[in-house]
Amino acid sequence: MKRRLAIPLTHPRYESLRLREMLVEQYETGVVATAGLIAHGRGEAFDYLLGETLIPPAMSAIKMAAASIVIAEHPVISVNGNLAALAAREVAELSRVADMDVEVNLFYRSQDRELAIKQVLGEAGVKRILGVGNDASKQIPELGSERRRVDPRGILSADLVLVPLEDGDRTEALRRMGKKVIAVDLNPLSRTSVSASISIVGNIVLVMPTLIDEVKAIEQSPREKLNAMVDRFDNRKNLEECIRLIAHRLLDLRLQDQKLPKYLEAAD
Ligand code: PTJ
Repeated sequence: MKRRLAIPLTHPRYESLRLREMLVEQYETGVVATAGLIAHGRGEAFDYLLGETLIPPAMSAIKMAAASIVIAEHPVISVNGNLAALAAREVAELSRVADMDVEVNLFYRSQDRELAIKQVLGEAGVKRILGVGNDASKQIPELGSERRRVDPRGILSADLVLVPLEDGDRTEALRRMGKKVIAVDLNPLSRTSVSASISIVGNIVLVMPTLIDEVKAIEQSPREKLNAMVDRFDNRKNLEECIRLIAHRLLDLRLQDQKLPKYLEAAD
């Protein structure tokens, strides 16, 4: 694919600009929805407040998520446009190492977008892609949005669904159906974060590789140990820790702690 903008490696915000470019490129191929660009901007703002790193409560949530995935009977990764644009290879790897089904599920559903996302996932190495076209033949009850359309072999029959960058309605609907929901959302205050079983407050590009490593590290652990660990987890408490951490960071940050460019130092 043609690069739109050559970002110099030395740019202080290189990584952030690289992610933006990935989204814009995949917006142009139809993978990312227009609102996906807005969602990314909102995510960036929260990421800034979190220090653009995986904070300790996010690490705890990732460990719980990995344990839950390993003990689940039928775990499924729900893929939307932003996830496909930012982490298609990691979706392929996680589905392989954790034996998870992969289903396309879109808020702004169109056949063109489904096919574009299917192509990106296929090129990244996902062998079986559920939820495309007529395969999404069933509905999640009490859900009005296009996300209600699901594949009976995937999300409908799953006991656990991983939902990165989700909207709150479906998380609540999946919980009502008795499923375990793992959300990845940079906003600890979102309805998705609050209603998920486990909310990982972090950037999907940092979360996915760490989650894969964690699954690999614990896959041989005794199931009773993993069950006990998961049972002890309190999602609300974990989210409160994230919010406290953001608040402390804001109070501790001083402008004088920010490194000034040389020419401004000289001017002071
Ligand atoms: O591809 P579609 O049609 O399914 O649409 C996908 C979007 C993301 C547009 C749709 O699900 C949507 O509108 O989501 P929301 O309600 O905007 O919520 C997205 C959430 O993801 C927000 O809380 C953002 O803070 C968060 N977010 C954005 N970028 C990231 C993120 N969380 C983790 N990692 C990111 N990189």
